[in-house]
Amino acid sequence: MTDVVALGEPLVQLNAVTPGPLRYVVYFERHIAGSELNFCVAVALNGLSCSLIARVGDDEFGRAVIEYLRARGVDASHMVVDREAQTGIYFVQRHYPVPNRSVLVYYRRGSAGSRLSPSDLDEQLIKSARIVHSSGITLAISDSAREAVYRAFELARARTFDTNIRPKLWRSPDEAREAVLKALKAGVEVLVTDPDDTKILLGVSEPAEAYRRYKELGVNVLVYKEGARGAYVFWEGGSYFRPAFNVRVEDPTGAGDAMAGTFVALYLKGVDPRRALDAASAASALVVGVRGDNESIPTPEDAEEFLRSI
Ligand code: KDG
Repeated sequence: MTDVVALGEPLVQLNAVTPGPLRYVVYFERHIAGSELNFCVAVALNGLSCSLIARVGDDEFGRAVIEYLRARGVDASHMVVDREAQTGIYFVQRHYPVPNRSVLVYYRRGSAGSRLSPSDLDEQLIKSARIVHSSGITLAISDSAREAVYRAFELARARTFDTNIRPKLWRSPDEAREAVLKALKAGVEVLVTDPDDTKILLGVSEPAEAYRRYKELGVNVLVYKEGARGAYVFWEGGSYFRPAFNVRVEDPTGAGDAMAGTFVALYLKGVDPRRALDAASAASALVVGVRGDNESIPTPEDAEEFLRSI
């Protein structure tokens, strides 16, 4: 039995070593990323078992992804190597045009990862996991990947979901809304989202109102990320706000996944939601300080040390 199964697209990230418009960037640093892969790394670092179900190409980047998963303690035995398509990549443009933010430039259309389909699912594995996780990115990348998430959610004992609406991957906000709300219908133990996505999904963004509305849709616990301001957690009978830590920003990409994976792992371990959000916020703060989405996600001990030092 595995604690967590995640479905998504691993990507190779080419991160600009220097800030500014990509047209002038000469050096790129290679990282392994993708929202659900980042989530899995956080879960594994927090001591739970995690399997990623995904496709990569039969190419060097696909091999790099599989080796990386193994090295980070994520079960890669359900990964599918697709001979018909390549591993997707994306570039990260940093601090331009908005300081402290990054722009993601995808080269992933028709990628192996986007060919994920319900036939890739190991139904026994999914049924036996404590939770099944995915995100709005996987819903967006293709019809077959979306169907895979819906099928996995149907089979799952419990689900966690990160709305992660990437406007570049959708034809319209309406399309995103319809697909995400359909995924939530299965009932979600922990939903991770933010005001921008919530505006698209529910037409509101005030945190308590958002929780009330999500709860009506079957969400139990809500992690509501407000970026540089901080994050809320709402649960039956309580709520807590954790102001963000004041850290230097190198690249915020992946910070949300670090928060989601750390929070969900600690929540599954029975940690109080307030303390889980503190550790998850520490994980986010450490990730924004470096290039690469998941190398700086802390172990629980390192998160504790970070929190003690603040
Ligand atoms: O959350 C970080 C992800 O956005 C990044 O790793 C790339 O998965 C990715 C995506 O589809 O945007």
